[in-house]
Amino acid sequence: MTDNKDPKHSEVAGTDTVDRKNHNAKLDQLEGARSDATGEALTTNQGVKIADNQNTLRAGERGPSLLEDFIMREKLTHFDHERIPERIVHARGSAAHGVFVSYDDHSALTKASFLAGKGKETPVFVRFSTVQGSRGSADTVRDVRGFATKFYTDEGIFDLVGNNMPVFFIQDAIKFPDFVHAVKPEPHNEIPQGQSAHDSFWDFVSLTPESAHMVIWAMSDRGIPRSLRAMEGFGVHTFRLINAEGVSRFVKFHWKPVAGAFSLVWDETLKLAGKDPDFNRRDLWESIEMGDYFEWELGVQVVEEADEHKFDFDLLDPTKIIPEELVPVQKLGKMTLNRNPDNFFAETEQAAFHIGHIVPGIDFTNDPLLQGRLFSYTDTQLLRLGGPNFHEIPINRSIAPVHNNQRDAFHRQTINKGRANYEPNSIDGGWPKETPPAASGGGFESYPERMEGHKVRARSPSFGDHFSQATLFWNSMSAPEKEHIIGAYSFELGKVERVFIRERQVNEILANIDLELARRVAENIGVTPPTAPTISLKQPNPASSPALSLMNHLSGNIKSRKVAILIANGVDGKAIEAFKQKLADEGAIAKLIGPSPAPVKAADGTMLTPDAAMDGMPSIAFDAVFVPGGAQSVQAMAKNGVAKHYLLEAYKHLKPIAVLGEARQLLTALNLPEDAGLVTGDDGDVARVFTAFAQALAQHRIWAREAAAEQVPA
Ligand code: HDE
Repeated sequence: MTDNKDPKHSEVAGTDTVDRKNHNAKLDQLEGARSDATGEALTTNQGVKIADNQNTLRAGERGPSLLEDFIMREKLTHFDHERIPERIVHARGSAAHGVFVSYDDHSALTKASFLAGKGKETPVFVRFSTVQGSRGSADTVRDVRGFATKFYTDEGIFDLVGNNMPVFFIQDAIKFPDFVHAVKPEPHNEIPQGQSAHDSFWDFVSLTPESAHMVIWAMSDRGIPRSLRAMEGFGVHTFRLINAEGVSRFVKFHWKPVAGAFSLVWDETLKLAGKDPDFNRRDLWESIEMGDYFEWELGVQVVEEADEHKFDFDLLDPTKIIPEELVPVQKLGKMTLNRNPDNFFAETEQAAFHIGHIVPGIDFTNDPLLQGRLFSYTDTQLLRLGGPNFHEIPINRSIAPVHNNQRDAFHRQTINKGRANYEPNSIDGGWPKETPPAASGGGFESYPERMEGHKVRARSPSFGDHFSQATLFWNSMSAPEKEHIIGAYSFELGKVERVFIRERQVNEILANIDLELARRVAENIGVTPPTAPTISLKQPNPASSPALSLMNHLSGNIKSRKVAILIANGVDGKAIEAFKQKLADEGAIAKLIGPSPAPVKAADGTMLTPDAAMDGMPSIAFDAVFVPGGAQSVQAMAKNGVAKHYLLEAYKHLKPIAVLGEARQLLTALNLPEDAGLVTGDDGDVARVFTAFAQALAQHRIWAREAAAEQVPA
């Protein structure tokens, strides 16, 4: 265990002189806690070398084991205690280290030091999660994704504990246990796992109109992200940023993915949940190992204090966004995740995030959901991590020095010197001492907001409009996104056993969002389509917001996209070389996929080793597929059900497919018509075919194919 070290932040605007992969102040600090057993003797926890790790000490070779065997007892006891409680929500997660670099000196907005200099670097640790499922559940379920960032700033830890959706299901923290009980597996049989498609969830949300906005986000493609790198992140609540002059402004935090934001299609998620439940986690891990880092820009929407009441919603209401068309997002800096943890339990599982971890220059608002969270996160760590010293666990340690008179308790690591464990004291020179607030480097000071009011259990009438922003979201969707939302409500409500719950959701929630949406879902799930909303509705302002549609969040390139190249004996090796080169030039990733893992002989005699077999890495593991020509290989694929399914499934999931030479016969045999994303050409046509293929891939999916794809049996 190392002491808290002074931070080693460097000012390296725009340079790459720091080896980000292996060094930052937090990673250096963690080095002291890392253990490498290479070349070391196996020992007990007391450091005694073990001579025999195979046999218990026993009375005679066939006799009973002896209580005396301290080696066996220690090993089994430790094993028996290996598990800690999983998180009550966000149990399944994966995480990575990285660095945040400020674009500029943002001190006009905040005195927080991590934003105070151009190029200022701050180590981060980010944990992504699903919400509903348990630790072993599948990655690709329809759910909200947690996006929790720990900034190890030189003024202490700032945790931005957000989600990939900008609003929440409830307005008041006192409803959180009810909401979570309703969405988690039902209490009598613990079914279903990782899904909201069951009676208790829809019972609760259909009785809770304030959830309408968040539920439509969850039913949209945002609920099934293709990659953790392809999600937006949001702080959800309105926070305050405060500058050195004490000027406070309201802000909403945003993470904008450099890769763009895009999602899976529903059928793909269902298959992935079985074929690769680690799909998103694996992608994060493997990409970082390959040096293909995940990147986001941190942005804020800023509202002047004087403008607090200028919107037709309440800034304190966590079920509302500030439309980006009303207040644009200002980019403050960039985060790069560039190093995997060394140990999942020690780092990812023991990471303790808390919305109450903030630094000078940032402050809370009176959002009643935020206020409740301020209590809940420490409370949960006390149980999960076994006591109040969880801040001493290496991943949670600040890189700013920590000194106070909090002492003792389970698992204390720090050896505090001195005789005075209280303050003020005159025995130890009065140390550690308070630091007055200052323009920089000062002690934390809460924003002196003027408060008055009666002590009441009541919600402000300004929190009363539950539908206009759900309508705004619906209005902002493209035609395919609307179809996906209708499909998602229909799938989920179709699993609800009680017809009165289906009816309530359709009549009292969906009809108040959009009648067409309500009618379409009603028809799909066998309830009478409503003819009118149940209340008089406020019109959304603006009527629609382009920033809400994923169609407007593509990066325009194919960097990091994964392409399967199907190979079999006799395949055209030259086309593969040329295609692979072009993919590499664009930063895309190619994998050779064979009928089996055995090497394949190309038409020119060269041997190609598959990265995986077709059933081992099915089409759902990729963004696109390329089938090179070669008479013999095409003949083999035409007789191979797995290969044919590969193409049918890629087509069904609206993926770009490039097909050369004889491989075009496969399309005829499978009855797959050419379209903007199904690009064909002669063997020598690689350049032209690749260009069209890459354009289609940059659009993510071939949405125009959706109706045709529905007829494909795959
Ligand atoms: Fe959380 N939430 N939450 N939450 N939350 C937890 O803390 C809670 C809410 C979020 O990767 C728990 O350490 C309450 C909103 C993330 O470790 C717990 C309320 C948002 C994570 C808890 C909320 C979040 C958590 C469970 C309503 C988006 C995972 C384990 C008042 C802005 C952090 C833990 C990680 C985790 C309580 C609502 C995001 C129980 C009471 C809104 C990303 O303390």
